[in-house]
Amino acid sequence: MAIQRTFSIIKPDATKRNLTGAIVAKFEAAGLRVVASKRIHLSVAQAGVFYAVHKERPFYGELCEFMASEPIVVQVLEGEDAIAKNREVMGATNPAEAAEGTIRKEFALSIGENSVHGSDAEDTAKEEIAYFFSGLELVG
Ligand code: DAT
Ligand code: MG
Repeated sequence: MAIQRTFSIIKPDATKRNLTGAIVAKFEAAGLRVVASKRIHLSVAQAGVFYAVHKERPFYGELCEFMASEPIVVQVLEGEDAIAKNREVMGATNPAEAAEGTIRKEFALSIGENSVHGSDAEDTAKEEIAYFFSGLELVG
């Protein structure tokens, strides 16, 4: 597998509990390198655009409110097979189903407040990176 880039969000429940460093340590231990990073505070509308793929789901409104409730840390992670590796380190969406040692198993509060987002495929990684970062912000 080639070197890939993926998009990550450290969500409001995690930034609020001061877990940014602990989560980045998990990425780094898995061989993922942070090549861009910033702390931002989304509006509900901006969160809605980011999660538009889920707009028909019953939890969409709650999800957008949550994502806009506190600052988040958006990052680009790079490494061998980065998209799948990040999903592995994150663990299952529902922390009750997440494997031992994963971020969601250790830190997530619930299926909604689950500490991290990670792109699920090459095309979404590209789109999500472009939504949050300009080319100038991406360090090789
Ligand atoms: P993932 O974040 O693992 O890619 P997803 O894309 O299916 O999961 O859903 C996006 C986010 O929406 C997820 O991280 C938390 C929220 N979510 C998903 N299913 C939910 C549910 N059943 N109830 C409440 N929130 C949910
Ligand atoms: Mg998803």
